[in-house]
Amino acid sequence: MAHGALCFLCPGLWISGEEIAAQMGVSRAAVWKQVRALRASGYRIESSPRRGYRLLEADCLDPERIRSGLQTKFLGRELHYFREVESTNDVSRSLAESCPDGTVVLAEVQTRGRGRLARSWASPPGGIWMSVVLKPALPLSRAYRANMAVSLAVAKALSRLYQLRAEIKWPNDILIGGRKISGILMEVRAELDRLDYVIAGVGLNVNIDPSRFPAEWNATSISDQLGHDVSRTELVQEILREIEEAYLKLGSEEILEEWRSLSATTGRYVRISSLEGDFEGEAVSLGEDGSLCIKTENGLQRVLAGDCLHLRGREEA
Ligand code: BT5
Repeated sequence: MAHGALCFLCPGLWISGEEIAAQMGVSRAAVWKQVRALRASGYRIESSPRRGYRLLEADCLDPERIRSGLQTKFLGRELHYFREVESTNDVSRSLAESCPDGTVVLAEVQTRGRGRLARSWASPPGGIWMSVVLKPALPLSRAYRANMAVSLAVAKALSRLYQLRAEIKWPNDILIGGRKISGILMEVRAELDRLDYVIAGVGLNVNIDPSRFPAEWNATSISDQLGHDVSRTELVQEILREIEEAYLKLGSEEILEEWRSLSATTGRYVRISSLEGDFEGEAVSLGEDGSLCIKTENGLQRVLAGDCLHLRGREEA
């Protein structure tokens, strides 16, 4: 849903209902209805009978501020910012052919955020919904390296900035205390074995109350973990710095070892559903091709891609 009134709300500044109504060419009642809808989707909007409305998003993602404090050589130097998009991965795909390596697309809200396998990804205000276009000089068969680099970067940014112990659940979720704080969606375009580009979509719950999500998602957020909001601008900068650092050593053993060391999955009993079939067993190791090796009743089984549920004994964790 497009929120017209949002265009007239400026973080921290009051604007009267009359002024918004005049600009939009609608009644004040219609403005009030839109403000209610915006609040329902998670925007924090203060209202006062005398002063009007004010967006309480002290830390609105400001692309200029992000750029000016960016500590990267190229990653995020081309940055496209939107208040609202369907999906940053889709926007990235439309840019990918001609944009430079490391281009970033960032949005306050996604209306059709996507997970893997056509699942949806909730993307209300207060999160980081961002995609990075990467053009690594790698054959398609090694594209999984980009996935490792990005998951690693997000986990490291959370530990470095907030001392949160982030772990990577195979293949690409970031967990804190067993709860999902971030999901990564990698989309690849290649011709034969030549990799054209990878789009790495990062969804990270930052200043969001996870009780707004269904309990079965077992989701958490940074504000939930720390008990206070944090600067998303600073966090975007740190994640981009970490992604660039990992990207520059994409082929190295170091990436692989760090990625393995943050695994929440190895040593756990897991249930896998994949193209290779569905099975249960103990996750024993991570291959250098990003695969997960599981000890099942019928011997060792290796999976390259799939869904993984962590089990405690035979029960779901
Ligand atoms: C993922 O999929 O975890 C990948 C999510 C990637 C989202 C980013 S945001 C920027 C870029 N643009 C996009 O359109 N997508 C990317 P998957 O492993 O399939 O997990 C999806 C499942 O996670 C859903 O079925 C829910 O159970 C749960 N879920 C949905 N939204 C969530 C959220 N905000 N936090 C935690 N869990 C969520």
